[in-house]
Amino acid sequence: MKYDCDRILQWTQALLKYNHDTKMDSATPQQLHDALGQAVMMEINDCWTQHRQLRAQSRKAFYFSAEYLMGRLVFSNLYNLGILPQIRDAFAKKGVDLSCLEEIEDAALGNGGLGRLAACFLDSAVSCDLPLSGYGLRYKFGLFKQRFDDNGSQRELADDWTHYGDPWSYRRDNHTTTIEFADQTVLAVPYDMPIIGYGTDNIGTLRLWQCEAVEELDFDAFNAQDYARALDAKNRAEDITRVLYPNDSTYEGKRLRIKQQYVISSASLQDILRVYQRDHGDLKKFGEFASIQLNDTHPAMSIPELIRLLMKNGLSFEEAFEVARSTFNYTNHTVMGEALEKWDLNLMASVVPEIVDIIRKIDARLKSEHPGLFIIRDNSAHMANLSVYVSSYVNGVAQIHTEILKNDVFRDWYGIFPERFQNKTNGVTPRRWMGLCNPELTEVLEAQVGKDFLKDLDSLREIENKIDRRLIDRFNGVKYLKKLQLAEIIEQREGVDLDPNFIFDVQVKRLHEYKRQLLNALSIMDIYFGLKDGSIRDFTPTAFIFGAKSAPGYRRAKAIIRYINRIAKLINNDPDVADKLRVVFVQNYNCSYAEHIIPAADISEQISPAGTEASGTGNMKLMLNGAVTLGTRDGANVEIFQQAGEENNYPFGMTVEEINAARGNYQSRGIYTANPRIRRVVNTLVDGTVETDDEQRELFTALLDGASWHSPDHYFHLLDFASYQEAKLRANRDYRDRRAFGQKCLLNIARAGKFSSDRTIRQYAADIWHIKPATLSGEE
Ligand code: 26Q
Repeated sequence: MKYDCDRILQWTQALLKYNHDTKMDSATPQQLHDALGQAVMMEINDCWTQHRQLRAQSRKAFYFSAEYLMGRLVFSNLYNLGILPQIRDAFAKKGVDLSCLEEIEDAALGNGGLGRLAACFLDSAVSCDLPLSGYGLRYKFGLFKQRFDDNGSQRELADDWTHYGDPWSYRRDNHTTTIEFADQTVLAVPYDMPIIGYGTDNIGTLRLWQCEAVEELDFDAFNAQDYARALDAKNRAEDITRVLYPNDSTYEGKRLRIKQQYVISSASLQDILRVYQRDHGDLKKFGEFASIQLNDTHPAMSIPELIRLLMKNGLSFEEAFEVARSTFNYTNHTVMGEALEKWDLNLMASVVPEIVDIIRKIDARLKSEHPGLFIIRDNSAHMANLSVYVSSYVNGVAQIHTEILKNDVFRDWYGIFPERFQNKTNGVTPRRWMGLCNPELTEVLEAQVGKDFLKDLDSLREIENKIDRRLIDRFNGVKYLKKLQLAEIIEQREGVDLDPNFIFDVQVKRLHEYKRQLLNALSIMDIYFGLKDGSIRDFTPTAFIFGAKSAPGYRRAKAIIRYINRIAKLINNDPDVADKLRVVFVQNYNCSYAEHIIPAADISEQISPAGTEASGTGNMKLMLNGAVTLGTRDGANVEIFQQAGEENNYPFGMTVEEINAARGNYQSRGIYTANPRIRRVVNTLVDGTVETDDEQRELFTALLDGASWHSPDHYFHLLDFASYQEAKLRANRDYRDRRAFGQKCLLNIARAGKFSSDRTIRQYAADIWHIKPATLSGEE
């Protein structure tokens, strides 16, 4: 190995001494992490520099994203370097258990799926030797930490993830850029994180911008003893990247959010153009050198900003427009109207006036070419339309999602620009979501298909004809072990004891009405009542595990969390069902918690109404770890069922066509009235079975009567209930034949190859970015 673990250990010890005045066996986990991280950064520095220079030669792609949900970095970096076991041993010899670093905070600079996808993509691109760099924002506070109070309500705490330092970033003051707003000028200072490839010596870069003041201190104010005003400009600058917006489903028209979006756009483009002008020069050919992927519309101000920068350098509007169109591509991640960004032009003009001028020019150009289309309407800029118009390619994130984009969301656009639309079904990195989080299963699979399956996930197909009793028993053994490990963690963190002999039925994802955690909760109440009154018999004991954060201002989502915590309390304290049912809502579900929960899952709950979840990626992680999917025909579930077979999973519910046909004449109250079991569980929201409150009563009303802005039961909980419960109880019965169930799990694993983000990223590289792998040795 070209990395020297002894040297890393020596540097770690030296750094502990110089920076923290301590030694291995007396250092805190934070001190150890800081020293080890810095030592590894020193060790990889030359290699990182060489690969940066290598990338300078070729056509490159850039991923622009407001979010990167990196998770905890120390284990994945050591893992990808191939030195995790060696460092673990070296630490053990010094009396330190490396797992003490489980205390280290995640880098949670993202909300959920979209941010985690960006992180998986960087891992895959670098591991596939593709020249892709990431650009984003370095929020001082990442996604809030979640606690539940005695009431079962979500409480948010600040996520001060750099409190004890951030050894995995390198501050590059020399590449600081200046950002001008109508009312302030700030600096954007880059922090570079190495993205370490797996099974290659390639190291890529994620560059995150942090806002700082041009002048840290106003001396005139200071001398006048006005200390608050002396620090005013500093605080106002740092405010811009102070905190990640915790909303993942409805955009908020906030001034500060515009500033964030402009910073990522302007700083990143200035940075790329600086290098381009040094190495190449002719700005009209910029699109031949660079391809920029917009991760949703959050960085879409890059489009007018690039045009502005090019025009400042002498290009005409038309020339600049053509360069922008050849440079940008846009990925859409949602079909829900309330999530599509529309910026009020007056608000935008008060922050970035020149950007508004250019958007008006683009809109005028569009309307003269295609009078039926628009970017500006009702004095708002529709960022998705802007992104379709000024892009080479537009893509959805699963087959069914792309079809909805073409036929529905962007119907008019697809009619005029059909050749722009592509599908790129999401994927996940098998390194973090198998190799790192499930070493026990990795070992079992390696014994079957060889060492390299984490770089070629399709090779898992080979286990299909090797599935026999021995392999199934081995798989079941690993699953039991992962459940045991999770049960220990949940006991310790949540105070709920789980029996690893129970089925572990898992729903982990952001809390949103469309994801229908409430449907799962209602079905659990139906099982609870059914067990008590004897109408459900021969039920395989099941632990229902939830993990989810709600946007802090999302009242209904918070009410759903409270309701689930309350039914958990009821059920877990009822001796009648103690040997059959457990419910736990884990606190602060994040990347690191996911790495414990996903390998332990037997059943993966993916239950959004068809046509609402763009793709989902948790569904893929769970499949890869051998859970069967209890899911609707929505998002990537469709492709999971296609790959693994419906007979090895539990598809249920209305199809997207059936849902669309039901829309308009759907009367949830009819189902409620006709079905006593549904009535019984829906009533528990308000009838005192568990404590109730105004927001829970609002959920009840929303299910039956709707609200001014939504039809009754807008997400069709009651329409899908019977089908869901049938499939859920069928899975529950099937589990009793442990070998037959284990076979289904193994077939899911065998056919999960498609969902490697290596496949996804290679498709982006070939069909959108037109880039090729590059290595120092020149060979592939
Ligand atoms: C926008 C404006 C202002 C403030 C916040 C936002 C904002 C932030 C995050 C809007 C949306 C998001 C995140 C969306 C998201 O995570 N979408 C998910 O993307 C995944 C990756 O493609 C899909 O698998 C999921 O289906 C999709 O819900």
